Amino acid sequence: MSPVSLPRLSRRALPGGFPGLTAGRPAPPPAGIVHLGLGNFHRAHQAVYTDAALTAEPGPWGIIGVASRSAAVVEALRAQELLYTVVQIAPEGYDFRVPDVHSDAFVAADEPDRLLDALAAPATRIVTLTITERGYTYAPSTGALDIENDDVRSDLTGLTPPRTVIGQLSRGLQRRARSDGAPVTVLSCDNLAENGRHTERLVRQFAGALPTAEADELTAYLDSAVRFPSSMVDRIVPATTDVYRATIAEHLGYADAVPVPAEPFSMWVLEDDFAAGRPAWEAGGAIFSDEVTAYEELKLRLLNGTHSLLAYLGALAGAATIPEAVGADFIEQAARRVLRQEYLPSLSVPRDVDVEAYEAQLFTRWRNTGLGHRTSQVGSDGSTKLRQRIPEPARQLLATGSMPHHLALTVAAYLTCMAPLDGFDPGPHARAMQDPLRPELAALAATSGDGIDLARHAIADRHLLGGELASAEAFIARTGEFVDILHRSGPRAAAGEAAGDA
Ligand code: CS2
Repeated sequence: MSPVSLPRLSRRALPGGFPGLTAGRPAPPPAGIVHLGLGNFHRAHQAVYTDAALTAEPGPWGIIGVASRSAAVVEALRAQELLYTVVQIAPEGYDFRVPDVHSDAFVAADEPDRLLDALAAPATRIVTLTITERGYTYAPSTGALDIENDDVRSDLTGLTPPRTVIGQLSRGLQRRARSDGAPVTVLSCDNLAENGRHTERLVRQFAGALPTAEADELTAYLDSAVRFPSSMVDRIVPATTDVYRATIAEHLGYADAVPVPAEPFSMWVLEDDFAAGRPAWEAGGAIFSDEVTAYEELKLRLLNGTHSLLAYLGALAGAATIPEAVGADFIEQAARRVLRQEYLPSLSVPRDVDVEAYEAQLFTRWRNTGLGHRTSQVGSDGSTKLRQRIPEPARQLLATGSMPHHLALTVAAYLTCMAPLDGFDPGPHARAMQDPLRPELAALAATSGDGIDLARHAIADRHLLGGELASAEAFIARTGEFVDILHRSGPRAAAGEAAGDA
């Protein structure tokens, strides 16, 4: 039967006999959470934990899901009673789950005032974010709010509805301060170091750039009533493809336009610092810990940092997916080296983590072929992702007199994918990577005679990796050498050089 003739996903269309298909609440839960960023990650992570929490302990924790610009997911969810299927993909097969936690969904760009009202509503107790690294409109060069950004500037004038998330959040909190002023928690669920502190800093910078009276009013409200806990989030969630729509049609007998594929593994570690209560997320396995920074760094460096190396080196070697990349012996070796020798020394490992088991589990997760996690997906937005992954471990090794060869190789592979020199073709997977900095890097490549020139322009002049590495001459030169080797002799030779086998 073709999916077109199947009933659309709804509470009535759910088949019996699948224990994970929980959608059984008589009515949507009352909303207490406004979530910004209705993408796949939120729907396979926070929504699943919230579903478990609501099953264990009913409460006012329904989620109003807000997409930033795209109406596709919102329209599909509305046509499906706000339901969708999480397709959990293990090497042994599929498992399905239908979280039932959204109480509403809309598009911020279409209804900006509704968003500000939702943020200000007394019923809202938590605002959660999955807006990706680039959604925070911070300048990678300084880590501060990017006041050169046109949208940020326009949001600061207040003449038009806010377009950036930091602008929306700040304006929503301003409206809240002016209405009942009830306490609220802003919870970042993105891959940024100290993501709570980072978000708070950006909102405070926004507040501080407003006219004095407004700045004082918002800052006083932030001081007295708003908390910004940090959290470490982890689940590999690839993009949706028709394969999953067909799989659901075949196994479950309904049509779901917006299913979310995900690996079986999931982890969430949070600071327990909420201004107005929270769901019992521990019922879904979330961990409340006083070591969140250590967990964030562990994950950002060992998983995400190594992931970047797999993506860029893999793409240059012709690998469409992460499992294909890690399946190449020289890429696996480079990944193990960067992880153990260059990322691990910069970490203080959380008390309950056995780092060898963690590494073994990472490689198993990356080898999950069923996921089809694309190198072009992980390689996208490197200009904001690498900023979170590379500088601090690189700086620490350089300070002890060691050269982090594989970190330099990661940056070189990124530059080669984004800004190839002299008509070099980095291949289809590199070309498919999206990055707001691509045009600027391509322009730098056009005026660079060789890899060292390009690395200097990008890292020293453009501060691609922030201020500190901008003057790390030896690191920049090593990155430039790898750019040249990648162009001349390819990824295997570059990995051999990084390992000292050359
Ligand atoms: C990846 C992450 O795309 C990327 O940069 O490293 O999305 C990664 O899959 C998740 O953080 C896993 O939790």
